[in-house]
Amino acid sequence: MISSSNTEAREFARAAFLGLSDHPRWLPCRYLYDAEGSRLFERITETPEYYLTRTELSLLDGSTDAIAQITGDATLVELGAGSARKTERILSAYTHGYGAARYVPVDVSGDALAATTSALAGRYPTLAVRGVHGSYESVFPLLPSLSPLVLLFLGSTIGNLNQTEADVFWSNVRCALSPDDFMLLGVDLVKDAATIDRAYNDAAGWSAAFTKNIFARMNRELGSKIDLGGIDHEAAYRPEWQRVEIFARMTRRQEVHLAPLGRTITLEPGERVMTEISRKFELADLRDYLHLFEMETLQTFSDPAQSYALLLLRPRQS
Ligand code: AVI
Repeated sequence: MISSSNTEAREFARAAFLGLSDHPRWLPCRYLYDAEGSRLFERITETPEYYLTRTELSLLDGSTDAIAQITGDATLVELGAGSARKTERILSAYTHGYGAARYVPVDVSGDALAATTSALAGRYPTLAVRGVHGSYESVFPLLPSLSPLVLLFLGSTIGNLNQTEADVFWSNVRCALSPDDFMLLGVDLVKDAATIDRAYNDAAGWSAAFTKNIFARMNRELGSKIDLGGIDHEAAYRPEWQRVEIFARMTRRQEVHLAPLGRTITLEPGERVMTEISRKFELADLRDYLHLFEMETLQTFSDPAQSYALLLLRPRQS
Protein backbone atom coordinates (compact mmCIF):
# COMPACT_ATOMS: atom_id res chain seq x y z
CA MET A 1 0.00 0.00 0.00
CA ILE A 2 1.26 3.51 -0.78
CA SER A 3 0.97 5.74 2.30
CA SER A 4 -0.34 9.25 1.79
CA SER A 5 3.03 10.73 2.79
CA ASN A 6 4.66 8.66 0.01
CA THR A 7 2.08 9.97 -2.39
CA GLU A 8 2.74 13.54 -1.22
CA ALA A 9 6.50 13.07 -1.60
CA ARG A 10 6.03 11.74 -5.16
CA GLU A 11 3.78 14.69 -6.01
CA PHE A 12 6.33 17.13 -4.61
CA ALA A 13 9.15 15.35 -6.47
CA ARG A 14 7.17 15.42 -9.74
CA ALA A 15 6.37 19.14 -9.33
CA ALA A 16 10.04 19.86 -8.54
CA PHE A 17 11.21 17.79 -11.52
CA LEU A 18 8.82 19.50 -13.95
CA GLY A 19 9.67 23.00 -12.69
CA LEU A 20 13.42 22.43 -12.53
CA SER A 21 13.51 20.96 -16.06
CA ASP A 22 11.53 23.91 -17.47
CA HIS A 23 13.09 27.02 -19.05
CA PRO A 24 13.46 29.22 -17.10
CA ARG A 25 13.56 26.95 -14.06
CA TRP A 26 11.00 27.38 -11.29
CA LEU A 27 9.39 25.70 -8.29
CA PRO A 28 5.71 25.97 -7.29
CA CYS A 29 5.46 28.51 -4.47
CA ARG A 30 3.00 26.41 -2.46
CA TYR A 31 5.94 24.22 -1.42
CA LEU A 32 7.47 27.19 0.45
CA TYR A 33 4.93 26.62 3.23
CA ASP A 34 5.82 23.60 5.34
CA ALA A 35 5.96 24.15 9.14
CA GLU A 36 9.39 25.76 8.87
CA GLY A 37 8.36 27.91 5.88
CA SER A 38 5.25 29.14 7.73
CA ARG A 39 7.43 29.99 10.74
CA LEU A 40 9.92 31.89 8.55
CA PHE A 41 7.12 33.75 6.79
CA GLU A 42 5.79 34.89 10.20
CA ARG A 43 9.27 36.29 10.94
CA ILE A 44 9.21 38.19 7.62
CA THR A 45 5.88 39.78 8.58
CA GLU A 46 7.49 41.11 11.78
CA THR A 47 10.43 42.84 10.03
CA PRO A 48 10.41 46.65 9.80
CA GLU A 49 10.80 46.41 6.00
CA TYR A 50 7.73 44.22 5.37
CA TYR A 51 5.06 46.94 5.47
CA LEU A 52 2.26 44.71 4.10
CA THR A 53 1.14 42.94 7.31
CA ARG A 54 1.39 46.02 9.55
CA THR A 55 -0.56 48.13 7.11
CA GLU A 56 -3.21 45.47 6.66
CA LEU A 57 -3.56 45.06 10.44
CA SER A 58 -4.11 48.78 10.93
CA LEU A 59 -6.66 48.84 8.09
CA LEU A 60 -8.46 45.90 9.73
CA ASP A 61 -8.46 47.78 13.06
CA GLY A 62 -10.28 50.66 11.42
CA SER A 63 -12.71 48.69 9.28
CA THR A 64 -13.78 45.33 10.74
CA ASP A 65 -16.70 46.70 12.81
CA ALA A 66 -18.08 48.45 9.73
CA ILE A 67 -17.51 45.33 7.62
CA ALA A 68 -19.30 43.11 10.16
CA GLN A 69 -22.25 45.51 10.08
CA ILE A 70 -22.44 45.46 6.29
CA THR A 71 -22.20 41.67 5.95
CA GLY A 72 -24.39 40.76 8.95
CA ASP A 73 -23.85 37.50 10.83
CA ALA A 74 -21.93 35.14 8.54
CA THR A 75 -19.51 32.22 8.59
CA LEU A 76 -15.93 33.43 8.12
CA VAL A 77 -14.01 31.26 5.66
CA GLU A 78 -10.32 32.16 5.41
CA LEU A 79 -8.13 31.06 2.49
CA GLY A 80 -4.63 30.59 3.96
CA ALA A 81 -4.99 30.32 7.74
CA GLY A 82 -2.79 33.41 8.16
CA SER A 83 -1.58 34.67 11.46
CA ALA A 84 -3.84 34.48 14.50
CA ARG A 85 -3.09 38.22 15.01
CA LYS A 86 -4.91 39.11 11.82
CA THR A 87 -7.75 36.68 12.27
CA GLU A 88 -8.38 37.79 15.86
CA ARG A 89 -9.26 41.32 14.78
CA ILE A 90 -11.94 39.99 12.48
CA LEU A 91 -13.25 37.37 14.88
CA SER A 92 -13.53 39.99 17.65
CA ALA A 93 -15.76 42.15 15.45
CA TYR A 94 -18.07 39.22 14.65
CA THR A 95 -18.18 37.77 18.19
CA HIS A 96 -18.89 41.23 19.66
CA GLY A 97 -21.45 42.00 17.03
CA TYR A 98 -23.25 38.66 16.88
CA GLY A 99 -22.37 36.79 20.11
CA ALA A 100 -21.01 33.68 18.43
CA ALA A 101 -18.96 33.20 15.29
CA ARG A 102 -18.17 30.38 12.91
CA TYR A 103 -14.67 30.25 11.44
CA VAL A 104 -13.38 27.92 8.72
CA PRO A 105 -9.63 28.33 8.13
CA VAL A 106 -8.31 26.66 4.95
CA ASP A 107 -4.60 25.95 4.61
CA VAL A 108 -2.18 23.65 2.77
CA SER A 109 -0.03 23.56 5.90
CA GLY A 110 -1.52 21.23 8.52
CA ASP A 111 0.88 22.72 11.08
CA ALA A 112 -0.21 26.31 10.41
CA LEU A 113 -3.83 25.19 10.62
CA ALA A 114 -3.31 23.42 13.95
CA ALA A 115 -1.45 26.44 15.37
CA THR A 116 -4.21 28.87 14.34
CA THR A 117 -6.98 26.63 15.63
CA SER A 118 -5.39 26.06 19.03
CA ALA A 119 -4.44 29.75 19.42
CA LEU A 120 -8.08 30.70 18.92
CA ALA A 121 -9.80 27.94 20.88
CA GLY A 122 -8.99 29.32 24.35
CA ARG A 123 -9.63 32.95 23.48
CA TYR A 124 -13.07 32.68 21.91
CA PRO A 125 -15.36 30.33 23.85
CA THR A 126 -18.30 31.11 21.56
CA LEU A 127 -16.31 30.44 18.40
CA ALA A 128 -16.91 27.28 16.36
CA VAL A 129 -13.76 26.47 14.35
CA ARG A 130 -13.67 23.84 11.61
CA GLY A 131 -10.34 23.75 9.78
CA VAL A 132 -10.00 22.47 6.20
CA HIS A 133 -6.58 21.06 5.35
CA GLY A 134 -6.15 21.51 1.63
CA SER A 135 -5.68 23.86 -1.30
CA TYR A 136 -7.98 26.83 -1.94
CA GLU A 137 -9.61 24.87 -4.75
CA SER A 138 -10.55 22.08 -2.35
CA VAL A 139 -12.86 24.40 -0.39
CA PHE A 140 -14.83 25.86 -3.29
CA PRO A 141 -17.31 22.95 -3.47
CA LEU A 142 -18.02 23.41 0.27
CA LEU A 143 -18.85 27.11 0.06
CA PRO A 144 -22.54 26.87 -0.91
CA SER A 145 -23.22 24.82 2.24
CA LEU A 146 -21.48 27.47 4.42
CA SER A 147 -23.47 30.43 3.06
CA PRO A 148 -24.08 33.15 4.21
CA LEU A 149 -20.33 33.63 4.45
CA VAL A 150 -17.51 36.11 4.18
CA LEU A 151 -14.59 34.69 2.22
CA LEU A 152 -11.36 36.17 3.61
CA PHE A 153 -8.35 36.31 1.31
CA LEU A 154 -5.88 38.56 3.08
CA GLY A 155 -2.17 39.33 3.10
CA SER A 156 -2.08 40.01 -0.67
CA THR A 157 -1.69 36.28 -1.25
CA ILE A 158 -3.66 36.85 -4.48
CA GLY A 159 -0.41 38.48 -5.69
CA ASN A 160 1.37 35.13 -5.57
CA LEU A 161 -0.86 33.82 -8.39
CA ASN A 162 0.14 34.57 -11.97
CA GLN A 163 -2.45 36.04 -14.33
CA THR A 164 -3.65 32.64 -15.61
CA GLU A 165 -3.93 31.17 -12.10
CA ALA A 166 -5.74 34.32 -10.93
CA ASP A 167 -8.26 34.09 -13.80
CA VAL A 168 -9.10 30.51 -12.81
CA PHE A 169 -9.25 31.50 -9.14
CA TRP A 170 -11.75 34.32 -9.74
CA SER A 171 -13.95 32.17 -12.00
CA ASN A 172 -14.08 29.57 -9.22
CA VAL A 173 -14.82 32.17 -6.56
CA ARG A 174 -17.64 33.65 -8.59
CA CYS A 175 -19.19 30.20 -9.19
CA ALA A 176 -18.87 29.19 -5.52
CA LEU A 177 -20.31 32.33 -3.92
CA SER A 178 -24.04 32.69 -3.30
CA PRO A 179 -25.85 36.03 -3.70
CA ASP A 180 -25.76 36.75 0.08
CA ASP A 181 -22.02 36.11 0.42
CA PHE A 182 -19.19 38.62 0.62
CA MET A 183 -15.46 38.54 0.14
CA LEU A 184 -12.76 40.56 1.90
CA LEU A 185 -9.60 40.85 -0.19
CA GLY A 186 -6.26 42.33 0.97
CA VAL A 187 -3.98 43.65 -1.78
CA ASP A 188 -0.59 45.32 -1.93
CA LEU A 189 -0.61 48.33 -4.25
CA VAL A 190 1.93 49.55 -6.82
CA LYS A 191 4.41 51.94 -5.25
CA ASP A 192 8.06 53.00 -5.54
CA ALA A 193 10.41 50.13 -6.32
CA ALA A 194 12.80 50.84 -3.43
CA THR A 195 10.09 50.33 -0.76
CA ILE A 196 9.01 47.06 -2.35
CA ASP A 197 12.58 45.83 -2.84
CA ARG A 198 13.35 46.42 0.85
CA ALA A 199 10.29 44.40 1.91
CA TYR A 200 11.58 41.34 0.03
CA ASN A 201 15.23 41.74 1.08
CA ASP A 202 15.04 42.39 4.84
CA ALA A 203 18.32 43.14 6.58
CA ALA A 204 17.85 40.33 9.14
CA GLY A 205 17.81 37.75 6.35
CA TRP A 206 14.40 36.13 6.95
CA SER A 207 13.41 36.57 3.30
CA ALA A 208 16.59 34.78 2.21
CA ALA A 209 15.97 31.98 4.73
CA PHE A 210 12.38 31.65 3.45
CA THR A 211 13.54 31.23 -0.16
CA LYS A 212 16.23 28.71 0.82
CA ASN A 213 13.74 26.72 2.89
CA ILE A 214 12.11 25.26 -0.22
CA PHE A 215 15.48 23.60 -0.98
CA ALA A 216 15.93 22.61 2.67
CA ARG A 217 12.49 21.02 2.44
CA MET A 218 13.59 19.12 -0.69
CA ASN A 219 16.57 17.83 1.31
CA ARG A 220 14.26 16.76 4.15
CA GLU A 221 11.48 15.21 2.09
CA LEU A 222 13.06 14.25 -1.25
CA GLY A 223 16.63 13.40 -0.21
CA SER A 224 17.89 16.13 -2.57
CA LYS A 225 21.33 16.73 -0.98
CA ILE A 226 21.40 20.39 -2.02
CA ASP A 227 24.16 22.54 -0.54
CA LEU A 228 22.16 25.42 0.96
CA GLY A 229 25.35 27.45 1.32
CA GLY A 230 25.55 27.41 -2.49
CA ILE A 231 22.29 29.32 -2.93
CA ASP A 232 21.70 33.11 -2.90
CA HIS A 233 18.30 34.78 -2.52
CA GLU A 234 17.49 37.36 -5.23
CA ALA A 235 14.35 39.46 -5.13
CA ALA A 236 13.59 42.56 -7.20
CA TYR A 237 10.52 44.54 -8.21
CA ARG A 238 9.96 44.68 -12.00
CA PRO A 239 7.86 47.82 -12.57
CA GLU A 240 6.95 46.82 -16.14
CA TRP A 241 5.40 43.58 -14.81
CA GLN A 242 4.14 45.19 -11.60
CA ARG A 243 5.54 42.28 -9.67
CA VAL A 244 8.39 41.16 -7.47
CA GLU A 245 10.29 38.20 -8.87
CA ILE A 246 12.05 35.99 -6.37
CA PHE A 247 14.81 33.61 -7.38
CA ALA A 248 17.34 31.25 -5.85
CA ARG A 249 20.69 31.73 -7.64
CA MET A 250 23.15 28.83 -7.54
CA THR A 251 26.64 29.92 -6.59
CA ARG A 252 28.06 26.45 -7.24
CA ARG A 253 27.14 23.35 -9.24
CA GLN A 254 24.32 21.41 -7.59
CA GLU A 255 23.19 17.86 -8.24
CA VAL A 256 19.57 17.83 -7.13
CA HIS A 257 18.40 14.30 -6.31
CA LEU A 258 14.69 13.55 -6.36
CA ALA A 259 14.68 10.23 -4.53
CA PRO A 260 10.98 9.37 -4.98
CA LEU A 261 11.50 9.53 -8.78
CA GLY A 262 15.06 8.19 -8.87
CA ARG A 263 16.11 11.24 -10.94
CA THR A 264 18.79 13.91 -10.64
CA ILE A 265 18.87 17.40 -12.15
CA THR A 266 22.07 19.42 -12.46
CA LEU A 267 22.02 23.15 -11.80
CA GLU A 268 25.09 25.09 -12.96
CA PRO A 269 26.68 28.04 -11.10
CA GLY A 270 24.79 31.25 -11.93
CA GLU A 271 21.58 29.45 -12.84
CA ARG A 272 18.42 30.81 -11.23
CA VAL A 273 15.28 29.04 -10.05
CA MET A 274 12.17 31.21 -9.68
CA THR A 275 10.46 30.39 -6.37
CA GLU A 276 7.76 33.06 -6.27
CA ILE A 277 6.18 36.13 -7.81
CA SER A 278 4.38 38.79 -5.81
CA ARG A 279 2.15 41.00 -7.94
CA LYS A 280 1.25 44.55 -6.95
CA PHE A 281 -2.01 46.17 -8.00
CA GLU A 282 -3.48 49.49 -9.20
CA LEU A 283 -6.89 49.91 -7.54
CA ALA A 284 -8.77 51.09 -10.63
CA ASP A 285 -7.39 48.24 -12.78
CA LEU A 286 -8.16 45.68 -10.08
CA ARG A 287 -11.77 46.82 -9.63
CA ASP A 288 -12.20 46.71 -13.38
CA TYR A 289 -10.67 43.21 -13.57
CA LEU A 290 -12.92 41.94 -10.76
CA HIS A 291 -15.92 43.40 -12.55
CA LEU A 292 -15.18 41.04 -15.46
CA PHE A 293 -15.72 38.17 -13.02
CA GLU A 294 -18.96 39.75 -11.81
CA MET A 295 -17.46 40.74 -8.49
CA GLU A 296 -18.54 44.19 -7.40
CA THR A 297 -16.39 46.31 -5.05
CA LEU A 298 -18.71 47.62 -2.31
CA GLN A 299 -16.08 49.44 -0.32
CA THR A 300 -12.33 50.06 -0.39
CA PHE A 301 -10.29 50.75 2.76
CA SER A 302 -6.81 52.13 2.17
CA ASP A 303 -4.10 53.98 4.11
CA PRO A 304 -3.35 57.66 3.38
CA ALA A 305 -0.29 56.71 1.29
CA GLN A 306 -2.43 54.23 -0.71
CA SER A 307 0.16 51.61 0.02
CA TYR A 308 -2.25 48.74 0.65
CA ALA A 309 -5.99 48.15 0.37
CA LEU A 310 -8.82 46.01 1.69
CA LEU A 311 -11.66 45.50 -0.76
CA LEU A 312 -15.09 44.37 0.37
CA LEU A 313 -16.54 42.50 -2.59
CA ARG A 314 -19.87 40.94 -3.41
CA PRO A 315 -21.09 38.85 -6.33
CA ARG A 316 -22.86 41.20 -8.75
CA GLN A 317 -26.59 40.78 -8.31
CA SER A 318 -28.33 40.09 -11.60
C1 AVI B 1 2.26 35.30 1.27
N1 AVI B 1 2.64 36.38 0.33
C2 AVI B 1 1.58 37.36 0.21
C3 AVI B 1 3.96 36.95 0.57
C4 AVI B 1 4.21 38.12 -0.43
O1 AVI B 1 4.50 39.22 0.04
O2 AVI B 1 4.08 37.91 -1.62
C5 AVI B 1 5.04 35.91 0.42
C6 AVI B 1 6.44 36.44 0.60
N2 AVI B 1 7.48 35.99 0.02
C7 AVI B 1 8.55 36.62 0.41
N3 AVI B 1 8.20 37.55 1.24
C8 AVI B 1 6.86 37.46 1.40
